[in-house]
Amino acid sequence: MLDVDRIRADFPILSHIEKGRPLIYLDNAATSQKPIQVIKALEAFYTEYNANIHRGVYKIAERATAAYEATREKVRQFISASEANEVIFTRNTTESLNVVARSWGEANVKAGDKVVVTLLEHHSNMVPWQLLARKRRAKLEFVSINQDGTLDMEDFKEKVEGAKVVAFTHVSNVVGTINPVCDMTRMAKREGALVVVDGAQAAPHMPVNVSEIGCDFYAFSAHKMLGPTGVGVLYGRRELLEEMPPFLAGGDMISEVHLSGASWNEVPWKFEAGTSNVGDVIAFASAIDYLTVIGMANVRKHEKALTEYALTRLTELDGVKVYGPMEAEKRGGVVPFTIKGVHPHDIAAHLDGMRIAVRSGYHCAQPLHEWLGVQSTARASFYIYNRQDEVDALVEGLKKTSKVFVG
Ligand code: 7TS
Repeated sequence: MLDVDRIRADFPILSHIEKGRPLIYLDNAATSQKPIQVIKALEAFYTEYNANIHRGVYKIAERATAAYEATREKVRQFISASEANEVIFTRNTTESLNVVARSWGEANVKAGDKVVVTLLEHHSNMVPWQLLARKRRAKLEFVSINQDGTLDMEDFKEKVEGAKVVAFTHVSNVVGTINPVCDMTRMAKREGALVVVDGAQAAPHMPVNVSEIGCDFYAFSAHKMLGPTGVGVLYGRRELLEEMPPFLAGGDMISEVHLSGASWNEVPWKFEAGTSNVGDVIAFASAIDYLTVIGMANVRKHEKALTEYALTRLTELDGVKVYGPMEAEKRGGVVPFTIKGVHPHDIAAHLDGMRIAVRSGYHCAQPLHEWLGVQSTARASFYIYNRQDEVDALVEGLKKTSKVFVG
């Protein structure tokens, strides 16, 4: 079990008191809080060795370059990729997925090809494919879901038949469903499809092994896993990255430029045009170290226990409806809910008065909310520093919300 009190001591924001109350942060699916180790790594970069990378020959530039590239190796280990060169730094998951849809997609998808996504997707793994399909006159198909929010695997099997690209989330940011990504990849690969996995809600919360999954691309964001904002990861299989055209063009991504044309730098730098987010990438290494010391299997265990507790407590409340699979085994630490007769924005605003932060809205997954038959939901999502008593505070808060808005 995690030593949660010890972990909490590393997160300054959790002991910051406002209106006489500490923060109860339950919006970790949107972004996580940062431990002092990450904040200090950022401070050290800017106070000791801020310099641009891959160009200076002086000491601090060499130190910055080495630290930046060391993060790449840390990411490789964290997701068990075979080579550090298969790790590309982007701004976020959204950009990573756009790189694939634009760069690989536009070079390979032709009129009439089939692109498959699922109804569980965040807009980031849906809209880039819509744009690609429109541009290439390809067909876009959506895999449906079962009543409990799990993916309809029969439908998946049918839809992937003859597909050119199959893109799906590892864990849903709304209903929390954990998809059987290994099986799904195997099925899609059998059809010769490109497999793209959105790991934004998985990489921060459970062990992820891209070699075991066997996917072609895997995308996630540093800011959801204790790291700074502005850093995303795109893992891609080496041979695909080699043959793909670059996404952005400019400095650092070229090998030679002449007036007649240019040739590209090697992978992964071919995909990192311009000055990178150096300080944030370097500080991301401290976030990976922090999670590695805890152990991702322990992170998952902790969140699973909290989720189980939250599901039990929330479903006991009058008028509260919880969405997604009811077994914690099948879901990540994301719990969306509604209260009959109360708008989710009112729930979130009322809880905010008690310094409890939850998100409300459609969580960048409008088609999924249409499928659920609601315009929006309120959502609590957990991480390593959350405790059972914070779930209790949420439950007590919701009782007050109901009293105020329903009577
Ligand atoms: N994919 C999934 C599954 C996500 O949950 C998110 C962000 C993204 C992609 C996009 O990540 P970004 O770092 O590029 O923004 N999800 C959420 C959320 O659920 N609430 O706020 C952001």
